[in-house]
Amino acid sequence: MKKVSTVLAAGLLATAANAGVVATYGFTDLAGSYDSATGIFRAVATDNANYATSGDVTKIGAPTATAEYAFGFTSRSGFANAVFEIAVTMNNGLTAMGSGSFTITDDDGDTITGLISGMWINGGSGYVYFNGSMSGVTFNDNGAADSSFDGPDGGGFSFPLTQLNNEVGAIVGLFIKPGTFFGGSFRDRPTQIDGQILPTPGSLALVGISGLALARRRR
Ligand SMILES: [Ca+2]
Ligand SMILES: [Ca+2]
Repeated sequence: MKKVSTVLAAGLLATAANAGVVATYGFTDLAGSYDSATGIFRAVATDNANYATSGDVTKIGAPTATAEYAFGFTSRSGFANAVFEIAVTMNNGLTAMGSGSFTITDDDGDTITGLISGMWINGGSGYVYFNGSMSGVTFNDNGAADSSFDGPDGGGFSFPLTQLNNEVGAIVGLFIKPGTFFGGSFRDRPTQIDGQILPTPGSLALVGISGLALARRRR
């Protein structure tokens, strides 16, 4: 009985999470760098001789709309950017803790910002993974008030952007850097980062608590 109700609780949580995704983003070929003096890893959009960043920010739900960030967008837009800054702490060679923030900027300077908290994982062979959560994810209508998140290469959305106010979510990242796990400073590592933004924790937490309470009662 315990097993059944635990599965049920997990199912309730998964259903709530699926139904609730507000927006997603993904960027490949960010320029990843690490400063061993400050302990900060940064992944920033780039257009350099060897690679250039592309990606998108998508509003989920009818109608789905995508802000396009095509190859080389940083050279075409005065504002568009994607910046992730994550500190590397408690590095034991296999894992490290990571906390920081991110800013994704649209074609006219509006931003989606949030905090990041998670864990770095040494995957061997130089593979470095980051798994984390986001909090405080918010749309900031900078400059002229246009209430619209605009892709530098077209597309965008003006869905109630007030929905992006102190949201939460999940974030993953990957880059490959042969050698010791954050053993010294490095730069120019092609990095990819993806995130899924969920609605404010209130409704999710309520479902989670009721699911867990159900599981506890049936024990
Ligand atoms: Ca604006
Ligand atoms: Ca805008």
